[in-house]
Amino acid sequence: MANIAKIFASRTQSMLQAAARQPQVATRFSRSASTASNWEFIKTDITGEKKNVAVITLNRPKALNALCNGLMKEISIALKQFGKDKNIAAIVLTGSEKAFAAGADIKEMLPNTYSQCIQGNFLNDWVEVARTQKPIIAAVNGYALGGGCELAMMCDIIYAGDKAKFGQPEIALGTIPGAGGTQRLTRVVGKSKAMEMCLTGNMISAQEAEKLGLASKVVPADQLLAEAIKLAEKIGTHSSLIVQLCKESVNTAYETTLQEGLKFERRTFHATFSTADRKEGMTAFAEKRPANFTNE
Ligand code: CO8
Repeated sequence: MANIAKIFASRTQSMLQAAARQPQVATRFSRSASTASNWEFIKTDITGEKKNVAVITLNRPKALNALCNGLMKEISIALKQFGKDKNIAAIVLTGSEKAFAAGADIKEMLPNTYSQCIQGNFLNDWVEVARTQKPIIAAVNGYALGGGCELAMMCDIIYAGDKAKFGQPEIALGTIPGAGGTQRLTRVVGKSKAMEMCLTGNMISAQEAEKLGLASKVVPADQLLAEAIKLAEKIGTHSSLIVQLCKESVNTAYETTLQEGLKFERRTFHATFSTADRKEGMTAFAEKRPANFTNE
């Protein structure tokens, strides 16, 4: 009982701290500390057998989850909250059956000027997704277009429902991708395919996304969330400390040369020998028993 009270107090405190840093949504967020359901543009849930998987669901169904500023701000706050929560092993980000997200909110962006974009640091709330230290799985059903495709690519793993569609249609709006569509997509699918997608705006199917390595698995749409949660739970059976180091090492492959990346990986591998969980993992193997990780 004392433990439950401690967990609740720590969650409430971290949520309030996050809210204090985000004055524009502070009132709404403070309320969610008690009900966890007062977000305006998203829903959050904690699930899995061990209650160690956080699910963030984009919740603007009428606008096909178009990524307005308020929505991105809420995602950013939720990620910070779950990032600090020691009980959460992995996060699933998902949308509706019709749309993961149909892109940045075109109607909201329409009146923006160049100077407003620069001076208002437009897109700043988007960086939190790629900055999150815990694994994030994008569970994509329906449209993942423009900023929606970019949002999925900021996550660590993409699972796609069999009717999902990915695309970068910004070119048809007289603009270009602004949150990774010309960069992350190119690194994943190669120049020719990325050029084709960005210059035509054509969508690709879930099956093609899997073939190209953009999605790691395609599942029937109605099983998508369950499969993504299952994946998050599997990750959650490992040491969260080592998972974090491993995620950082894979991400380094995208941000540096092969030699630098190999050096980083080797040193990180060496560093695991200073952890209790490395010792426990190898001892458990030798003793033919399951490992009991302490995340230290
Ligand atoms: N922004 C705002 N509203 C949208 C968006 C959007 N991206 N997408 C759909 N909606 C709205 C529609 O306007 C419509 O609203 P209403 O009912 O009030 O008219 C509602 O959602 C339903 O949409 P449709 O009637 O069009 O539904 P359909 O099933 O006929 O079509 C499509 C679905 C094909 C997904 C279609 O809605 C569409 O083409 N949407 C726009 C896709 C697009 O161009 N996305 C790229 C946007 S630009 C971008 O993402 C830049 C990213 C840069 C980085 C991030 C910056 C913040």
